Amino acid sequence: RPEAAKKIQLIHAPFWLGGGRAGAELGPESIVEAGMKRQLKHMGLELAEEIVVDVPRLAAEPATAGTKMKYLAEVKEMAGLLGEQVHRAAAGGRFPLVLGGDHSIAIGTLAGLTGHRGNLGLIWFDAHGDLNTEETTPSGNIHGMALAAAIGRGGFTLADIPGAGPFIRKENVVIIGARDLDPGEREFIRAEGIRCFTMHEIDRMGIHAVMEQAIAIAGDGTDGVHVSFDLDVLDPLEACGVGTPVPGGLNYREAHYAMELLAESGLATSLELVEVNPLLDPSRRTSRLAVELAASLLGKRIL
Ligand code: 5AB
Ligand code: MN
Ligand code: MN
Ligand code: MN
Repeated sequence: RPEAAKKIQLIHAPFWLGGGRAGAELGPESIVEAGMKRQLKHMGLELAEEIVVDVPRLAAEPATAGTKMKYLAEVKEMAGLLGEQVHRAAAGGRFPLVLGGDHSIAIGTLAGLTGHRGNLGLIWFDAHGDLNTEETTPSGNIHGMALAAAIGRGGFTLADIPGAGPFIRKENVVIIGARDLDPGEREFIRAEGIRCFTMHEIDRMGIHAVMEQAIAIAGDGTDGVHVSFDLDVLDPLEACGVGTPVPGGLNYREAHYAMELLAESGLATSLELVEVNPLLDPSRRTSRLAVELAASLLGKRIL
């Protein structure tokens, strides 16, 4: 098995404006309080000095001038600032571990990563598709458009973020755990042949076979693989502290097993954990789960 002797760069992205629901900005702190640094050190991993990105936090009304996309200016600013830090970490040979924040932060993470790697694969764990555009969004919330932006679909994309590299090729994108897709997303996934392992496929094939295929697709000819992990992929019974919970998600072991297979593959070059909202989970169980899942992806073994 490949050794996980990498230096980890923790990056906080305390941003909620892309999800339109306050509390997601408390995610990074909550995940660290749940023991992220302790856990990684315990595993013998080296930690670079933690970075907190100074993202816009204002709760002003979303600017509505000429766009349905809420807080577009703030999302762009966040993505530029976050991308810079992620790029620097990756270029310095460190493993970026980005803590969100709502899922719009992926636009910043991916701006930074694509600035460094020309051909990145992407595994997107999510109950949702996050493939909406300004035209198809039912909410105006940009966290539901983050994957679309990454692959260059719609009017607002990675190309709008300074420092971003090429779009992620859709041939190297995999969605895992989807169970709540909007009509426009469904149509797009079918028309473009995006590989989307819904909960139905996971029920039928099992998480093992799904992950083997996912690893093959994301790793095919790419020079790195980013894992974007929306905690709402888990069943709300496991993780209730997310902005948009949907019943019928991954159970505890399925999620861990997926991370363990990624660790064995040695393929993942970065990870982000998003949509943790501690205001919705006084028990902080969701934050602890985020810590444990990161540990599994970074090589924690049972035996
Ligand atoms: B998340 C919805 N599809 O676009 C939309 O949590 C929900 O990052 C998006 O996956 C959920 O507003 C975004 C209805
Ligand atoms: Mn998402
Ligand atoms: Mn989601
Ligand atoms: Mn959400």
